[in-house]
Amino acid sequence: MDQYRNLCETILSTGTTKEDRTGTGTISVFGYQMRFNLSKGFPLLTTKRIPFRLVVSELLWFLQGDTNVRTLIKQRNSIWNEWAFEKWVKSEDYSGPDMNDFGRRAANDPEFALILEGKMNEFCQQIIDDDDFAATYGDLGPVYGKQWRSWAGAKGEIIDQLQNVIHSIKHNPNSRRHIVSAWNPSEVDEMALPPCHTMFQFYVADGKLSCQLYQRSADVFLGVPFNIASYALLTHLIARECKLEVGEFIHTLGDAHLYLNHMDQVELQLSRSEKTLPELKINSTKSLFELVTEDITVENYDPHPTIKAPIAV
Ligand code: UFP
Repeated sequence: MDQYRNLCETILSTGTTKEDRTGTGTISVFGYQMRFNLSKGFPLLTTKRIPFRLVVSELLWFLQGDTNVRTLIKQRNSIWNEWAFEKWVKSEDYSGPDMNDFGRRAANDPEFALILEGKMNEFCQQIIDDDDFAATYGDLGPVYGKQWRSWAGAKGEIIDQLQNVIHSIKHNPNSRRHIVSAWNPSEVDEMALPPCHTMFQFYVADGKLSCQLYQRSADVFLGVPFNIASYALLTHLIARECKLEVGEFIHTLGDAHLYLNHMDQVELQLSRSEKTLPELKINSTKSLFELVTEDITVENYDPHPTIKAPIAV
């Protein structure tokens, strides 16, 4: 994974320091591309541990068109919890300690972080136990699953971009229109976080499927390793569905940034040596939409330990 190391080094040596929405400050470059040959191992970082199980459960959740955190919470995947929690604590149904700006406050106030943890656990339990509560507060609105599988067209029609792209890869592989877009300008205002992975395109040549992602905004320390793994897995899953081999995953970044409070972690990570990439195993003959998290694993993954870092909210 020299590609990832080169990205970090390029930002550190040529990037511009600037302010950002979160108030943390970043060093960034604009426009950067990495290429991963998927036949040479699965691109899961080895210089720190990446929780692959979370990558799998989130991707299957997108692929199934699901936008409710209940499915993820049941699988002990908490990566989308804050967005649903925010909707609840801002609603009239919530009574309890003031949760205004909870992410930033928890980062600076350990006492508040404990109160937040208690409320978050309560929230997750109620999402699991209470169908009505889950329907109201678990649903994240028009996020990836909705745009990929049921984009609302201007004439009231529902567009399944993913099925359409699978159909076009199978029946018209040379097409230059194998595109799925998550960026829906008419719904961006309703989203807590406008899509970071904005659109992707497939390409078929020599019996191999390649995928290119355009990511508008990239937290290179925390987000990007996860995003690489997710889209590499997507490429494998779509190739399997279309009976093709895997080609390359091409990751194109818009604003590629390192947060200023991640510098020590980046330095530690860059001091570590790369290890052999793991292999992806799909232990099932099920079709794409029937796969469950346990069907997909990586073998021979022996990374350096996790490196914790604060997330900018
Ligand atoms: N971010 C990623 N990858 C993701 C994701 C978020 O890097 O998959 F969901 C980061 C990028 C940025 C922040 O640091 O989250 C989003 O902020 P903004 O909307 O201001 O770009």
